[in-house]
Amino acid sequence: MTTAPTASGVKGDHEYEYDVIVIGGGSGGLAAAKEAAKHGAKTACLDFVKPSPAGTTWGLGGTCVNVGCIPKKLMHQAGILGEQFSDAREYGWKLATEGHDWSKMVEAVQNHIGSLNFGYRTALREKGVTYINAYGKFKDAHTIIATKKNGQEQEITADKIIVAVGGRPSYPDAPGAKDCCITSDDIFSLPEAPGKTLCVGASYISLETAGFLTALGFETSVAIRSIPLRGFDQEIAEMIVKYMGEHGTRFLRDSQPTAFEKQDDGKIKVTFENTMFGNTFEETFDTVVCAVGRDAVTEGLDLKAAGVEFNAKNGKIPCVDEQSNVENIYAIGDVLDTRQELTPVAIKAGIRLMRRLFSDTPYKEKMNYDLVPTTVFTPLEYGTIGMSEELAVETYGADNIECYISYFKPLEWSVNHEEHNGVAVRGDNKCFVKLITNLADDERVVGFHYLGPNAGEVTQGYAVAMKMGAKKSDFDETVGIHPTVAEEFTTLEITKRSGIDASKAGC
Ligand code: FAD
Ligand code: NA7
Repeated sequence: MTTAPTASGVKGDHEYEYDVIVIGGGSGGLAAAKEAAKHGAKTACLDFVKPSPAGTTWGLGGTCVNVGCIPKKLMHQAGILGEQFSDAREYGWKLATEGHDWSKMVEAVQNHIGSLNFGYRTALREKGVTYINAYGKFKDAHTIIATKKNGQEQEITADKIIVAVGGRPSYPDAPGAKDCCITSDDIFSLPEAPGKTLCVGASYISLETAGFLTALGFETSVAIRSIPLRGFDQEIAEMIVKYMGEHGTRFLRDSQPTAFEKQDDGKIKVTFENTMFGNTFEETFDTVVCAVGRDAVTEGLDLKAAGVEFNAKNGKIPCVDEQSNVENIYAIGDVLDTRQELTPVAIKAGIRLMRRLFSDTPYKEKMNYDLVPTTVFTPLEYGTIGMSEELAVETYGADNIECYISYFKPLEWSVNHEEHNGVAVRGDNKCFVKLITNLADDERVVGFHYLGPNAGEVTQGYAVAMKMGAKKSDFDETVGIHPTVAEEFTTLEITKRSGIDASKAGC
């Protein structure tokens, strides 16, 4: 049995070693563990990373820090810098470009991640959280068996247990997939440049990866078996695909890989089936990245031993206000059923839950999963809050919504007239905004969509207005900041229904 150094010892009146054990040291788990300790709860946090099938492993911090948001955004930045060289030349800078050095970028990104891993360990120690680098598994509703890398087992007990184990990438159910392909778990630390790459899947992880690989100069294809960015506004999803296509990414539409085979030269032969016509075709790639979804990693947790119900299809835990069907067991983050898989969602849910459980002053705020803003970091970024047009039509009916739209070109792009392969690097009217309003509710805005540079920054600001229930008239009342891309939302007049050309000309 371990004895934990904590700020204020056992908080609750119970017989267990800890007030709370958090299983999983990712975005949600770390935030929850630190918050619990802040309120005086005796807290342990377990984290253990099983290597990916390709053998990649990493440090404390979970998906976002090691193999998700952070390396993704940094590599996205490396990609968009490439296009900014083109801008810079037109602005008068004399630049000699020697191309891109993959290994140098990976080293820089991994060094940053290493410093974050170190920071998380230090933060846990400073907050008085006992960090156990071990794999957790339920023995019963209050007992966790923690298995270390060397196989050594330890039983620990707690009054409350938080499951924050997140998810891991799934592989297509096709021969050779696990032997031949890598996933987002591997791409950000790949020591050698990926070369000619296939990204399998059409959701944001696949498109983002294809976006930065193309921008870094790799011949990149994306296999889409049905639609791009399922669940997102399809008008914008198709605009993203078009833009990426014009900027060098090849899209294999209606194409599903059915087999992967390693060749003698190390390349991977992929067999595809056309999902419309059933014909097959083959092509060889240096690297195949699968981004075909993620599975919650609850399989090894033995949830049954604790009586915790889970969704048999995806391993996720259904909860009410993060509480599972077992009173003392909670879940936060990606492992939570039917909730957004996003870092800030995991963090906020974890912090609020711990305040509700352990704060000495009454705290009742629950996590609100409505109107969560998000951004897809494709080369042309896409920020969104609320409903897609498809969902708004389904919810209110086509006659009961209004879509205000505008196509535009950011001012900063306007001096660059360079073309690559006959396509303007900075094309006219490639950026787009759309506000969807509910006519029956005084034109309350139910869907916010922005396609253009700095989408995360623009969308984050407007998320407050959306949370406050902004109406179209509130956007109209707001004075823009000129010249910016964000001001586009304050001058929207053309409705999609009107059929008037919503392309911008001039300032
Ligand atoms: P995780 O961060 O996955 O942490 C879970 C931890 O628990 C892991 O360290 C895991 O190894 C450990 N663990 C699992 N089982 C056990 C066990 N039995 N015992 C001990 N430890 C265990 N979100 C955004 O908001 N913005 C983005 O731009 C973004 N980009 C992304 C890009 C990619 C490529 C990916 C894959 C994800 C991205 N996400 C993004 C999603 C984001 O990373 C997740 O929503 C977030 O990390 C979820 O946090 P979590 O705490 O639920 O789980
Ligand atoms: P998603 O969002 O679950 O999307 C999976 C994509 O992969 C989607 O386009 C699927 O097409 C496609 N898919 C699924 N299975 C296959 C197979 N077998 N072959 C080809 N294509 C397939 O996954 P992501 O990995 O992008 O992201 C998961 C979450 O992690 C995300 O919400 C982030 O927040 C973090 P479909 O639409 O089903 O036809």
